[in-house]
Amino acid sequence: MTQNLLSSTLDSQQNWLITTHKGPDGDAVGSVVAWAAYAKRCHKNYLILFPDQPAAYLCPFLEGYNWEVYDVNKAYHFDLLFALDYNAPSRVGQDMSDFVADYPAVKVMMDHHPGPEDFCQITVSNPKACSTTEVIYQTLETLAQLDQIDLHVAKGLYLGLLTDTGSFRFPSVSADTHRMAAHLLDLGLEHHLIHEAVYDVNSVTRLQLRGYAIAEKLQLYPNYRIGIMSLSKEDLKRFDYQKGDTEGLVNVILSIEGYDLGVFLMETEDGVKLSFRSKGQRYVNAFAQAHFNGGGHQYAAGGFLAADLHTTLAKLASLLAQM
Ligand SMILES: [Mn+2]
Repeated sequence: MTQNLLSSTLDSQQNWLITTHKGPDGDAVGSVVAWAAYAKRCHKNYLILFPDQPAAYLCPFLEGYNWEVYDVNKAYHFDLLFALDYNAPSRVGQDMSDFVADYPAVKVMMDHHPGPEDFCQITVSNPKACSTTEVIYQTLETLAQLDQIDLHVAKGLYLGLLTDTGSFRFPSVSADTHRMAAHLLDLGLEHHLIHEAVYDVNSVTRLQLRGYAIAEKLQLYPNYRIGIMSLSKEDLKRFDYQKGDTEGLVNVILSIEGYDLGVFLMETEDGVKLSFRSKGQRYVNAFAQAHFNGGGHQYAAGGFLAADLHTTLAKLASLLAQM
């Protein structure tokens, strides 16, 4: 049913607006790139619209595509809006959420976050998928479009696969994930170049910031098997913080023997952003939702508190037993 509706919608609508969540990560950028490349294959007009500027290391993947950052004063005329790698209008951030919620076009969600909100006419949601690019691949398979995957589509698909699986190590990785990766490699994809573009692009200040966070700003609570790392606005300034510099840093906590829950806090102008990661029998999404206005997956969630770092750390410390 959904696939017939999706198939006829894609066929009949010519102008595609492709959106993803705020603070786009590898899966977000991989998804929009894969879908834009597919749009090109289908001779559609398209625009990739981001709520905010992607991190510098992800921008090379966007070369050759039409993309811009949302401008509240601009009009966007499209027949279809794609919501990729997010499940609620709020995930595109305050400035753009009404735009997405009220956009007068058919909306299509493709996503893997649990509990999608009902704001799209067509919702393709698979919380078991390891990445949104895996959902896109499954969708193309359902639509009998796998033969439309060229190297450009493949590059986007692999980027999301690689980054959202922690390089193929998270429990969400399935045999199907590897079969998908194998298909992309069969097409001639040079996967090592994508690994290098994602992981071998450190600046010296980024490495110093990460080293400083581990050496000076990590608090360990062995009885709870929890580690909490935090960076203040001053810390970020000292090491010339650039977007993306702290990505994945929270996973360092999980790599410590005997620890299975990590929290990373970063102070911003408006408050504190929190990233939660866990493994094994511990889940973080309900906790992030209940106490820090957030949510996400069982093993990876985010949150935000409109408070200073000191207050946020105190609140976290008081909740250790509930995590
Ligand atoms: Mn994702």
